[in-house]
Amino acid sequence: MAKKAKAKSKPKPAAMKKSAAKKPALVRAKANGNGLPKPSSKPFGKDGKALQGVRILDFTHVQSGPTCTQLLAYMGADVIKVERPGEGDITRGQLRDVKGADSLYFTMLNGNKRSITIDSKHKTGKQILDRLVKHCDVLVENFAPGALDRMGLTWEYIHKLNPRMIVASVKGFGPGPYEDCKVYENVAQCAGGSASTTGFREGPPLVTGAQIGDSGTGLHLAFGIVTALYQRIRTGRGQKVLCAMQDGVLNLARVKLRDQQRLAHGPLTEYRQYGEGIPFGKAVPRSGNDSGGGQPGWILKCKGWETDPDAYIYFITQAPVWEPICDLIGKPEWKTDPEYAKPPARLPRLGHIFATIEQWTMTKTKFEVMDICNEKDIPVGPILSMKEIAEEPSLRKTGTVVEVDHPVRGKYLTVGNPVKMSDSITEVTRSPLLGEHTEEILTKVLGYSAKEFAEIKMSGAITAAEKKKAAA
Ligand code: CAO
Repeated sequence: MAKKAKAKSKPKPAAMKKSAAKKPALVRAKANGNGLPKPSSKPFGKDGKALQGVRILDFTHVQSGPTCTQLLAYMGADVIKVERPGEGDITRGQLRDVKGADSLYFTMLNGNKRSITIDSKHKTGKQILDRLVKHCDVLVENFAPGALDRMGLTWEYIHKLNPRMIVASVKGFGPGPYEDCKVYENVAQCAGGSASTTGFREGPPLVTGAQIGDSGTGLHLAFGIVTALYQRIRTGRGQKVLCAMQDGVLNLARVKLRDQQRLAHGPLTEYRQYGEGIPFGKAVPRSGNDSGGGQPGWILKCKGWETDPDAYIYFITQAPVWEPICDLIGKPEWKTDPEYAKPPARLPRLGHIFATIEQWTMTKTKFEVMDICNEKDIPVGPILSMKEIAEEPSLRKTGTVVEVDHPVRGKYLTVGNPVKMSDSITEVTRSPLLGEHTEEILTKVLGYSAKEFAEIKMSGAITAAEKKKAAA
């Protein structure tokens, strides 16, 4: 029904509109010497954002995909989040803390985006989606395997409509026996090797609080998308980008695959288990709080641990600062004692060494230990609670923790852009209400007239209420 207004003309994805789109990078390189425009004369931070001009058709939900598109939005991309009319992203209503308001689960993963509601299975909805495909640079999705195809949006179909479009997906598993499975965070942590190597040797496998399956994979996907955008400058065409959550977790757990191979050549001497004389099995064991690197470390109690569950510090016995450590903990004799002086000699007795250091850390608060050790270049890390992080002024100052205002729920904290760029400054804005930008996107981005918009509204393609009325 919709007049093919702007969409009828050749698709011009936003990022390719300017002259850069006309010639591939290599051709421009010849013409301009180094292929780059003249350095901007504007002050840093005043010449737009890194991904300005890139438009994202955001078909993501829950956490992994939204993490990716929020990062792209932080970098300046125009992210248009497509949601099901009346319902939206399921997380809007999950783990709700304020009645009637979008949950923090949703608001903290969907800042800086616009929301449009479209029923992708409705005939008119499908036409709108086609038009969006022509007007966007990247489609990002994390539906269950096959769901996008069932909507009619196969790679072949999208590529024909817009050959420049990059289609980026998160799936639980890559091609193989589990490729059709639905996957959530902890499934990925388990299947990616993280859970089997996390926790204490005597206990069961453990999942970690950091969402390495969801947010970790979203981060990988954002990297893939930006890389594909860069390659497109040269090739002029889009491509498929796939991040499997199992792969993302394994990438983050690669030191444990390192250790798996080392096992073939003898025990893992930096694991506390070695010093305790407990033989290693065939697979990498759980190593408690052992450091994953070559410098032994452990979590130690600090003053107040009896009542404060977070009164702990991570203490690393880095070899170059062994002598100051010995002085601090009142064991100057360990500096020359052959059983303690050199790192290999210390490995079999790490348990005893950390227990001795703990006798000292227990006399100080974690922040006192931090101050004293940092002065001597000894690497330590206080165990910060989420309360402490939320209240930490330095994190507010850098924009890592940001307070935003929401029209329904009021003020809330979110995590800003963890990547700081000197010429692309992130301003964090609140998450959109469901369908808040539907009219704006249909008329201003896709070129539907006011009359066409009214017809679309009545068709039931964009509003659940109208859909019901139409059905009646
Ligand atoms: N209009 C109409 N239908 C829509 C729609 C819209 N705007 N948006 C989504 N839908 C439909 C889909 O087409 C799909 O329908 P069909 O199954 O009939 O084809 C349906 O909604 C559900 O999609 P889904 O299967 O992806 O959702 P789910 O809640 O059943 O599963 C999840 C959720 C996360 C397990 C699954 O999407 C998945 O495995 N995704 C890939 C891995 C992933 O990202 N996991 C991390 C999630 S965060 O923890």
